[in-house]
Amino acid sequence: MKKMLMVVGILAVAFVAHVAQEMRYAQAATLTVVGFSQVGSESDWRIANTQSMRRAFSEANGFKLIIKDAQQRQDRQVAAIRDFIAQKVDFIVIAPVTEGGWDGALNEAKAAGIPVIIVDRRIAVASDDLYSNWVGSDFRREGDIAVEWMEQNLGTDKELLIVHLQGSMGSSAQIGRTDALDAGVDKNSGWKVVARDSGAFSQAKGKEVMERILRQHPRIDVLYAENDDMAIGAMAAMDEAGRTYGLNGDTVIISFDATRAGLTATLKGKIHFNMECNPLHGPRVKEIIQRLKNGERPEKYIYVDEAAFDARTFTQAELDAREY
Ligand code: GYE
Repeated sequence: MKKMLMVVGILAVAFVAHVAQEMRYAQAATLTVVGFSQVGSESDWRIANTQSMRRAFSEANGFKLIIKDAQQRQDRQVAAIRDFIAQKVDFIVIAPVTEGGWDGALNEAKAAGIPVIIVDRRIAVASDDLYSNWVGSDFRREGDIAVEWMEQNLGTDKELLIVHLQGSMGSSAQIGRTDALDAGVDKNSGWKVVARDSGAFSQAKGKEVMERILRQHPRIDVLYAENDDMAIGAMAAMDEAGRTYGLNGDTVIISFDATRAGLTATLKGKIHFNMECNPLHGPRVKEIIQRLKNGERPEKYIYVDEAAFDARTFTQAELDAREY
């Protein structure tokens, strides 16, 4: 009798385990599989962006998200796309490193019938049919707003010596923010870019580039940094070199992203003007995918609303209320 009870017990355990396994298989089969090729982890913006995607595409929400980090290299993104195609994912999402070089891989995705959604930066392809949707920021507009702030607050014909730290070259964020400054320099007789180099959107590179620039330029009226991480790196270089900046210093700092670290520097009066670039694309991409699944045709290009922050008016309460 004892023996029989034991056997029944073992059978019952095995049965429960089997059912649980079956349920897992069933769930896996119903999850929508999304392959996401991410640029890297160069900045706080990027980290917030990855987190936003992870949160939106959770298993609890019905998704299986496969993220591949390209470590800033487009060839790795192309390899990731091929891998996603081989795995027969349901959707491919790409945060592209650069604008060019996408036709081949996207044609392959199209041939495999996998819809592609582009997020954050833009791509330049022979035909826009190669991707179904794009969601991100208007980088030129962000730059234009910053330049307008400079015109209003620093003047247009008074001599202004500007140092320009650029983002990753060839990325839409760099191109748009650079074009806006170039247009301001063309228009305003006093503005002169005395040094320009790429800090690749990273704090370490921003610091390194700024150290060299500081040795060559005793006077800098404006630092136009294309993101907060580079601005923070440059501030560290200025601290070490004994140079002053911010509301009570010699150099006015303009920056982009409005990350928590960037806005903390704005609150302290270190960054005069911070133009937001919103990284919370997860829910937006999720909505696009849900609508595509329902056979709808969501708008092809979706721009995100963004705010501007001035150190003279920004408050702790505003910082506390921020989502990221
Ligand atoms: O500004 C920068 C990031 O493409 C908007 O990339 C993005 C930019 C962002 O690494 O911090």
